[in-house]
Amino acid sequence: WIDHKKVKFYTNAFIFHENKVLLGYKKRGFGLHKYNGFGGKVELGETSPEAAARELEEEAGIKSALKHIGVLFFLSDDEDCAFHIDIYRGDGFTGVITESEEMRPEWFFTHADDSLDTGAAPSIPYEQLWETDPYWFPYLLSNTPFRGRADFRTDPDEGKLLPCKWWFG
Ligand code: 6OG
Repeated sequence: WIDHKKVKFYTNAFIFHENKVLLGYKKRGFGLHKYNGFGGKVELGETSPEAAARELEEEAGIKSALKHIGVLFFLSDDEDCAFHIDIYRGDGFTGVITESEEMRPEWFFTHADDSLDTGAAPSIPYEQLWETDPYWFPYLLSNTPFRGRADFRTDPDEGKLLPCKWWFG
């Protein structure tokens, strides 16, 4: 059991408002240039919901009544840790959405049709999310609890992290 990977705990929060979801464009660190929810590491002495609220305020400047809606478990061949990510959903928010050093917040329509009709916001940029996000986003969008696992490996040619096996449901 000494070979077993330690588990690192993270949070990720998605805010919904009027048929739109708020995503952040990652300006630095892990997941650079990808869109994602707001979140980060659960610090020592902190619970997961506390970390989720703190990270949302640090990265987007807002507060929301967050509901725990999903759990993701990731393994990667080149990481000596496994990742457990608690996914939260917030419907509505208080405060002023503020760009941080880490994230640039942007609204996206949850249904592509709304984007075509009004052009007021783009639809979710699935090609700029983590490769496994499209498998569990339908649950997040329909407010259905979910969990899942993915095993990643580093692509030898591109040096990119790619999922090789996954399950979500
Ligand atoms: P910092 O270390 O930058 O937080 N995260 C993932 N999010 C998605 N959607 N898919 C993944 O698949 C992810 N792996 C990690 C957890 C990193 C943030 O990135 C999330 C945290 O919210 C591989 O503070």
